[in-house]
This record gives sequence, C-alpha cells and structure tokens, in this order.
Amino acid sequence: MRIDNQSGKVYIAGHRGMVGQAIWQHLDGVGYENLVGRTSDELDLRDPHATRQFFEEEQPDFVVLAAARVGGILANDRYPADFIGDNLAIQQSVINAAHETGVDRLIFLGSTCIYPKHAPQPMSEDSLLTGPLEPTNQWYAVAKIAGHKLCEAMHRQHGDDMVTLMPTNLYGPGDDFDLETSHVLPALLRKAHEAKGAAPDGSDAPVTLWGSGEPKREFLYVDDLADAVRFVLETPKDEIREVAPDGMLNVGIGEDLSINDLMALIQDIVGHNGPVEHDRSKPDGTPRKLVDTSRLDTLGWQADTALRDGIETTYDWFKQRVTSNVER
Ligand code: GFB
Repeated sequence: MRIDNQSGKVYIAGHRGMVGQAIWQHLDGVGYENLVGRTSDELDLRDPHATRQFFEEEQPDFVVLAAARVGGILANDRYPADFIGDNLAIQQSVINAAHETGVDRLIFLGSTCIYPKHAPQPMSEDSLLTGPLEPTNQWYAVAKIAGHKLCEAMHRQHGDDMVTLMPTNLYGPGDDFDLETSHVLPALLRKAHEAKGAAPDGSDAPVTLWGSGEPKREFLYVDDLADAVRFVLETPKDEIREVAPDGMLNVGIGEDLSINDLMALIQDIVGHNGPVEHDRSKPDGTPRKLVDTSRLDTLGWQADTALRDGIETTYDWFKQRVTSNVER
C-alpha cells in the first residue's frame, strides 16, 4: 500500500544542485504540488538559527536533504576542512530543525563512500563502520556517517521518521564539469569532447586519465535516484523499517565497470578515436564500490536507466550548455 503524499509540502534542501534539481523535476512531474526550495544565497543551511526560522515559517511535511558540499577525488583530498565542516553543519541544522518542527519524514542523502575502503563486494548496509575508510574521502565520509547516525539516533530516541539513502556515484544533466572539482564521468566526457580534432594535424588529441584506470565504479543516473526518493517518500514507515531497521537503504544499479572501460564507452559515445594516457601522480582511491541493493529490491524498487543511455543524455546536455555559453 503506497502513501499518497502529493499534496504534502516537500522541502528539497539543495534544489539547485544536480541531485536536488532532478528530485524537484521528478516530483513536480508526477504531481507533487507543493515543493519548496531556497538557494544558498537566500538561506545558509550551515546557520542553525536561520534554518530553524525557515522551518517554522514554512512548516514542511517532508524534507529531502540533498544539500551538501560534494566533489570528485581531488576536491575531497584538497579541501578536507570544507568537506567535513560544511556537511556536518548543514546536516546538524536541517535534521535538528526537522525534529524540532515535527516534520513527518526526512530523507537524508549520503554516499557509498561511507563504507570501508576494503568492504566485501557488493557492499551491504551492514558493512558500515567495519573497517578503515578510503583516505582521500574520509572527511566527507565521516560527515555523511554522522548525518546518518543522527537520523538513526532521532528515530531511536524520539521515534522520528528519518531515512538515509546511500546512492552510488551519481551523474547526469546539471553535473559539475570543472576538471579540478568534478567526478570522473563528467570529467572524461568533457576531456574526450574537447580532444576531438584538437591535435595539430586535425586528428583527435590524447585524453589523460587520472590514476591507473583500474578502479571500478558503479554509476547511477540522477533521475533514477530522484525516482528512488519518490518511491521511499511513498513507502509506509513500517515496510521500510522491516527491511532496514537502521533506516539505511543503498541505491545503485547492481553493475560496475573499470574506469578504463568507462573511458572506452565515453570515447564511443563522443566519437573520440585518439589515444588514452594515464597521469599516475593522481590517486586511484577506493579499488571498488559496488553496492548491494537487496533492501530496496525487497521493497520493490530498481533503477532502469542503462549506463549508455544516461551518458548519452548527459552528453547532449553538456553540448547544449557549451553551445549556449559560446553564443552568449
Ligand atoms: O569520480 P571520482 O573523482 O571519485 O574518481 P571517487 C573515480 C576514479 O576515476 C578514481 C579516476 O580512480 C580517479 O582517479 N579518474 C580518472 C578521474 N580520470 C579522472 C578525472 O579526470 N577526474 C576524476 N575526478 N577522476 C568520490 C569521493 O570518490 O566519489 C566522494 O571522493 C564521493 O567523496 C564520490 O563519495 C561519489 O569515486 O573515487
């Protein structure tokens, strides 16, 4: 039995980011009539007083906490204080305000980098805190673990309905394509696109991959995550707790591939035929992070965007953005 939440007020924290935007469009598209968002200029979620005031004024029924400082392997490694500090502060303000103002359900978005670096694959929710973290993203991971634990504690102590979704590596339209801060998929799309015909003789210039290319990653299209958020919003609390007593649900597609194979797929989509080189001074990070999705499978949800289709849509979005920037 699904819950009909469509007339409830849903606050999407972080609605201008790739994830928040996709959630907004998806909920809007399926008939949610009462969506609320604030830009970071309008409301600094690191400020607990401003956040509390916003919750008191708006009185949302549901909260999707998609606001976070995020980035790829290099950004995580370079800005550890921002990644741990901002995320802890945002989570603390929003989760406390939701508790204090009696929100019906909060969905907190984490990441699968919270699992130990050498967790058995596929990684189940039970592997949380069973071993050391990957050093490059430990700062972000510690913040996200604390966010989940705060939700779990709110449920345990106060009975609050707070659920954490742990999506695997996300990609899609609206992603960050800045080569210093982005994740691997948008970075490789951009690099392959820009290398086309860029050699002095007009052939395709080389593309440089960071690290060995051997690590494996699982990629989830952001609209699939948005649909998982909708699905969880509409699933009765008891059904969720039956499969997830700790309130934690992995979200993935159940398949991964090496970064070298991702590069080959992107070359095929973009039409790049030049060589691929490796910058081995850059870190590899976690060797593999395939998630075990059996909890969400049991509840009845599965991702349905094939990797190739998702990358093609993301590439179309990127090309349009590049063209409109040039025309401006
Ligand atoms: O996507 P990514 O930055 O993050 O890197 P993580 C994944 C893999 O791709 C690493 C390699 O082995 C990178 O070395 N890679 C190859 C590249 N070429 C590139 C490139 O041009 N750019 C980038 N960015 N990577 C992040 C965490 O880890 O994943 C976050 O740091 C978060 O905290 C996020 O959990 C989902 O998958 O290694």
